[in-house]
Amino acid sequence: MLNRRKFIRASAFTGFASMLTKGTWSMPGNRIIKGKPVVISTWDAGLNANKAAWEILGSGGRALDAVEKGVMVTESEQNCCVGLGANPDRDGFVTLDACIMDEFSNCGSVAFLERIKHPIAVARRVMEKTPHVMLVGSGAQQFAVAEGFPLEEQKLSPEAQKNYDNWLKTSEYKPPAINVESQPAGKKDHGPFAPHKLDNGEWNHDTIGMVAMDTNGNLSGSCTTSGAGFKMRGRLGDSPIIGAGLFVDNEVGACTATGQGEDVIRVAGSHSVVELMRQGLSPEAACKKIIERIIRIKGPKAKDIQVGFLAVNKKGEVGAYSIHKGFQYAVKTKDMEKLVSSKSIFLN
Ligand code: SD4
Repeated sequence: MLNRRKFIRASAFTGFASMLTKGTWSMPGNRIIKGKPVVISTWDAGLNANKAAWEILGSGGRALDAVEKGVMVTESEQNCCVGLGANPDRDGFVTLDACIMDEFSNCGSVAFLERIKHPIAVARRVMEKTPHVMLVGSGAQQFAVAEGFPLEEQKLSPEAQKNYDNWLKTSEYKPPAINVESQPAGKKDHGPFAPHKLDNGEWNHDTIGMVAMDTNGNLSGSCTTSGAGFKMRGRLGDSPIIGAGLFVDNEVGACTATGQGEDVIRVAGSHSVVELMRQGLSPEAACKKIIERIIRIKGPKAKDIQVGFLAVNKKGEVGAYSIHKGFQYAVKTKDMEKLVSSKSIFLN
């Protein structure tokens, strides 16, 4: 026979469990906002990606499905920095990073993944079909193939090949010359590193990060990239790292990052933005505070890097902030669809 204390504990648990299984829940006292879906994503590629996400959100679908399908559009397009058409690492290989997170704090991630067209879909499989959060490199590829993802040809897109040939010339990087082992101890030169800016003056990155709220008021996010073009082989940025390139807390909000991944990682960027929203800051104010933190840490070197954060809160309010001018994000709701220029600390 259940005594009174056990009975109270058991019924509290049953109530909590039923909140979980209903798919929409919040801690007691938290208002659930229904009926105001919104999707936001980084850069102008976000416009097309948002359209695909909206096919799901607009018909009452789940934010998780929307953020996966949305960024798959960008993974399929020719883009300098997302998907298999992107610029390669300095050894000539395209390596992809992606992560995804849902309203239950489930998350999945792949990194250093080669020859798979849709890393975000593999990240979702990691989340749903394994007990793990991250798979990397050949193990991630092996998992993807076992899950039925085709292994694509190891070949650069014409555009990436042109960019790579050009980079080899200007950086004077010749693979055999980078012979780290033969150099005297203490004098090891690891060769050229990925430039912050490309020859045409553009920042050397362009991840797509997407966060969305569905009609049930539930939040999810996704992030996918090839990282920085001509990066050192094996280099990972923030994009596949939960808490850095992406973070979702269904009670509070969601955030994604773009830009110089190393500097996003050192402040646990997306997680930090969400924690500031938890303390009551608006999405824009929270993004700004973490951008300011990065600038404080970097000092004068902040002039040379770009980082942008993009966030949504539980009320469906959105906001962004970047170090430099030029970061744009795409927003879509039932009533509007637009590209917005983020505010920034430096104005040129
Ligand atoms: C990275 N954050 O690998 C990514 C690259 C990128 O906009 O954003 N780009 O560091």
